[in-house]
Amino acid sequence: PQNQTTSENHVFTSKLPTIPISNHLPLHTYCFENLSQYPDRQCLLIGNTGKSYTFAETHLVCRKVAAGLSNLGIRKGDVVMVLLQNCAEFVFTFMGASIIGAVTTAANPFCTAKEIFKQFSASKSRMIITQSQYVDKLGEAGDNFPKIGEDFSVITIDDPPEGCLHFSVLSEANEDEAPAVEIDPDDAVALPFSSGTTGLPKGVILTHRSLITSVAQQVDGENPNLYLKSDDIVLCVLPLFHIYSLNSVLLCSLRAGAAVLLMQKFEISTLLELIQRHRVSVAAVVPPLVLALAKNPLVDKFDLGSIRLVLSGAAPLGKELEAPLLSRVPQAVFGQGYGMTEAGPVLSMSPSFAKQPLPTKSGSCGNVVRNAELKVVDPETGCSLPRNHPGEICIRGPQIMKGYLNDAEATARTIDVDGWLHTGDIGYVDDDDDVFIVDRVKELIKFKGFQVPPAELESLLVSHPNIADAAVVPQKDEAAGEVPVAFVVRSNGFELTEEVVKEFIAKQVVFYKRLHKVYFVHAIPKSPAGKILRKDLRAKLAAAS
Ligand code: 4UV
Repeated sequence: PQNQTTSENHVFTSKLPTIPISNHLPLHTYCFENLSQYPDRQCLLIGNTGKSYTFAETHLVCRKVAAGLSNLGIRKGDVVMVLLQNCAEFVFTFMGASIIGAVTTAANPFCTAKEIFKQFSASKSRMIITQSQYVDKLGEAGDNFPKIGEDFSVITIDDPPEGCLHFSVLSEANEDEAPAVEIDPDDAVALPFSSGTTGLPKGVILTHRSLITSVAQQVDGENPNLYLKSDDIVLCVLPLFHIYSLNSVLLCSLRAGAAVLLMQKFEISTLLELIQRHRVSVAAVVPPLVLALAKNPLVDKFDLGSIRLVLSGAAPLGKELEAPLLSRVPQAVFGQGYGMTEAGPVLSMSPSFAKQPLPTKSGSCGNVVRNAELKVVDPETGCSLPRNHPGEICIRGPQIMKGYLNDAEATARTIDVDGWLHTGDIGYVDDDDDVFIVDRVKELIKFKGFQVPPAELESLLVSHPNIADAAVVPQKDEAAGEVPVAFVVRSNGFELTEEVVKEFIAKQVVFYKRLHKVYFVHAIPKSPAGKILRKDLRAKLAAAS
């Protein structure tokens, strides 16, 4: 493929050749397609217990779970909510649901009951798969919410509390009882939630076609962009409820026949110990983890010599961390991936991870993936820009989302009539096809790679009786990348302290959405149309720091 660079149409494609992609298959068939070549190879390694499952075992349990879900009344198109940290049951449920044409929506188990039920209701989930400790929390959601055992069933992977079932009803079902279902490539299989470029979190419909395409763009072909070998041990410490880990770690490894080391949560000494013990060779990380690996003194006490590849993504990485990281793992290749839930998710990936690697520059997010088109548009005029000119990055290809769930308006704002998905990220493509992200025009705040949608915090803030108006914007932070801070207008005559505001939010949201600072102001700057002028507020913060 040639890059078209006519004056009005600048479209960038991969340097790697276009490949055939089997995206007519159902996702589970595609991921386990090569299973017969390596049934006894290790597939899932469970970090905290040492238990492991071969590919054949993993596939079998997935089929059992498919039958079990069906026995409990889950049908094609139904949504199952997974509320789990990384564990084998997450994998079994996701793939099991796929087998019967059901859809998985995963959420962070640390979310508050209110946050969970928003996603639960919006996705019309029929079931929650979780751990007993989180069930108690669901009970706190209040009377307006559906009732466990009455309106939906809850399955726990540990001892089930009253009214809940144990995961064995799924994992010990008879695999032959899973119904044969016809799956269309455009059927949904995953429903992650993302706020996209504006507003509240929305269900992102990822189909069998989108996820297969994205995985294939990474690991398929003669010269895979992300070359995973069958003897690789791939670190899965990033949460599977986020699309980065689900896609680039789990699904890519299954497809490539590499083993996945599941770690329940990030804790530096356990992480280092597991890397050493299991000889982890591929590490998918986020910038705060790069920081830990580069700077934490504990790292020197462990042998990280097995790591051959470190992939960072989900948030901007300070260029200055690359050298200290590589001094800790000098044998490894370091590179970035750039993803967005709605984009399926990967837009670009370092070509240094390819089977026949190509060079890329420090600070770059690699090159656009194969079988896709990327353009950079002027946010004012919408015209595509040539190389080295920053603008909004847009992506087109079969990997992008089908749309937002029940939100045609938000879908139309994000995917234009020509099929281009607008990311809200500002970046450019240089003379060597390297993609650089330089800014974000969308509202989204990223705390350690986690999404913090300002609109969500703003609506909570203005629900406080003593708050007349509010705006939430990102503030730069060394450890987290960005933290949310609020500008608040007090209601006439009311007393309100920063602590009260912070506390009011903290009790309603998951930890990474907490406000780090509250500034009291007389008015929120707005455009004539009433849109918050976030740029002005960000500038105000930058000037103050
Ligand atoms: O929607 P989301 O939370 O999605 C992600 C996905 C990241 C992935 C996925 C698969 C990979 O292989 C991989 O390397 C990374 O984060 O947030 C999307 C927004 O996060 C910012 C950017 O603003 C996106 O629109 N972002 C993601 N990756 C990068 C980034 C990056 N490498 N550099 C700068 N910003």
